[in-house]
Amino acid sequence: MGTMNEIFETGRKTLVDVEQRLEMPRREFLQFCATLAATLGLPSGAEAAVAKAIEAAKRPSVIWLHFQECTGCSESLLRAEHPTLDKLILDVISLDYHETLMAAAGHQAEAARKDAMAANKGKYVLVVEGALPTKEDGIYCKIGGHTAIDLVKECAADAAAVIAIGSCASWGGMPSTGPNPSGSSSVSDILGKVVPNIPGCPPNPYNFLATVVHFLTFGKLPEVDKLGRPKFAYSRLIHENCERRAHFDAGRFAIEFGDAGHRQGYCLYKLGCKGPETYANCPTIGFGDAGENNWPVGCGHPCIGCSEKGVGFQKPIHQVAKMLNVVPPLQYPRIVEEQGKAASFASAAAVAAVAGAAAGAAIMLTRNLGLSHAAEEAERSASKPTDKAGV
Ligand code: FSX
Ligand code: SF4
Ligand code: F3S
Repeated sequence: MGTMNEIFETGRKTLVDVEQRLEMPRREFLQFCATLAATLGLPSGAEAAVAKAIEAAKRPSVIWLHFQECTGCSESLLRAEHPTLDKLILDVISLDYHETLMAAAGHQAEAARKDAMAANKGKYVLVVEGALPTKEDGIYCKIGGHTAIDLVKECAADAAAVIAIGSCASWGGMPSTGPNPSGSSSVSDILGKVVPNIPGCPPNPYNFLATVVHFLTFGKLPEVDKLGRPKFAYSRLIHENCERRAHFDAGRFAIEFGDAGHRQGYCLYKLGCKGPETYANCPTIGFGDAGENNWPVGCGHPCIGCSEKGVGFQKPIHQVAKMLNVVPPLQYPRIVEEQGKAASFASAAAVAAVAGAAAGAAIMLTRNLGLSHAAEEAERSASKPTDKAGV
């Protein structure tokens, strides 16, 4: 593995150079750096170091392999607007091999991979998208006559860093569902060591970009948890930061899709939301730069736990979640806003801050749920059809 100076040419370039190369106004570039620094959980002021690293760094060569997957990870990256992928390719990384995006095919593509590996030996970043089939000696996924297992081992041998992108590469994901007919396995299992995993189906592109930029800025990959997930992105349960959390705490649930509770943005727990047992930063950073509520729960669908091993594609979508580490608030928050009005993220953050202080509250939580169940039962037995579900 090369040293930081070997990997990156540290000849200083100015912000003006970056502005010209990226065709991005300086202010926007600095905002992008600040966003990534915030995503990484770096202290205020760190955006300067991020900006400096991007200005100064020679683009690291990236080899991107695809195995058992749907290419959603790459699609997700293509939807990142700050910067758009073309700018990313041209300036932040040098994407030398990517089966979906490269123009070359067949022998030319194989040659491009070999050339990039030889020219950047010990310096390139290997990104793996997709699971690796292990049954029947890996014959269920072959590229250029090589099995996925052989390819990942060959490419990882001389890489400066290996990153597994998506749930498939991280823990088997969708291809490993059910009886796992092809023995779909993770990059870590095949390489026999923990590599940084960016799970999600698809994963959030900013978590990938932030991981790469951390590598550019500090010369090493970010700190990861026991499952290889960068802590900056996967250390909190979705339920802790969800904008619907106040409704959960107050026992207000959508019971059916389209009912009054659902339309008013109530908690989706009873529709099977796996936010309480899924670690990811979806509610805090959103997807696709499409404005507010741009994540599954924000759009009205329960989280299916796509980023969580043993949850996504393993548990039935509408089975209620197991409650993990959930600490309800000291007092009930005021609930007056309807979805899309006023507070959303700010109130979610405030609720999370209050919630973080309570202790021993699993009992309260159970009681709350019990009460809400009882209230629903009472309402149902009294019922004629009503427009006030979950209240
Ligand atoms: Fe698809 Fe990627 Fe899911 Fe897997 O994302 S979005 S099936 S995690 O490997 O292409
Ligand atoms: Fe949000 Fe789901 Fe938790 Fe409800 S159960 S607060 S919708 S994460
Ligand atoms: Fe996946 Fe749940 Fe986030 S379904 S995208 S982990 S909200």
